[in-house]
Amino acid sequence: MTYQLYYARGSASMGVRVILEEIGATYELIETTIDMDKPRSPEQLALNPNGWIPVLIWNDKAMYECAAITIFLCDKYAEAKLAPPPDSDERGLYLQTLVYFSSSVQTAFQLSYYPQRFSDTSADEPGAQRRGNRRLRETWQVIDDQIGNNLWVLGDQFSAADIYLTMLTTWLKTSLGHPSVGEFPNVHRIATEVMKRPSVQLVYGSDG
Ligand SMILES: N[C@@H](CCC(=O)N[C@@H](CS)C(=O)NCC(=O)O)C(=O)O
Repeated sequence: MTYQLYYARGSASMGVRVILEEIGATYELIETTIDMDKPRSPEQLALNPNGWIPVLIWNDKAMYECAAITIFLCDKYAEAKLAPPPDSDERGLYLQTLVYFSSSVQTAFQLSYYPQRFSDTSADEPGAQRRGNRRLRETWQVIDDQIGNNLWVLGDQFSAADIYLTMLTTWLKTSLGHPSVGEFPNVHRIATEVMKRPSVQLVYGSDG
């Protein structure tokens, strides 16, 4: 079976692509855009009316939401050991962290990158963006404190949460008023290690 992934560089679809690489899946990319001013194809909108990526397609099924896709793939390919098993104690922290990334950290990024979506008038946009940038600092601090001296996000065991975290760090841009990843030493340490993995090099490298 060949997976298909709606994809654009710089987006959350890159994290899903890393997971596909790590599990050794066969996949093809459907190139799209995250530019708000560019149209999405009717096919893409039929699968995700929000117009967001990633969207994963397999057989005659499709799903969106990066955290959900991550959980789905890592459970399906359990032998890749990217997720703690459902009955393990570590499963709680794994799910908590992925959902926090998706619901809190990514929402802070959305406020910063797409303030018009959170503002009633254009005059409100700078305020929404500033709050998003402050929220980024707050949410990354929570994650940095959570990691503490752990080797990886969940403790001793590498997981998809480390890949997800690393993808999120690539969106931090001090030029946009975001905190620098260096402000969060535990996050920085893990992202630096994850960036060395062949799967990540392939996806994030200049040929990716
Ligand atoms: N909650 C969604 C958010 C996905 C999302 O925000 N995707 C961005 C790229 S990282 C996107 O498609 N942006 C284009 C847009 O918002 O129009 C998820 O985690 O999959």
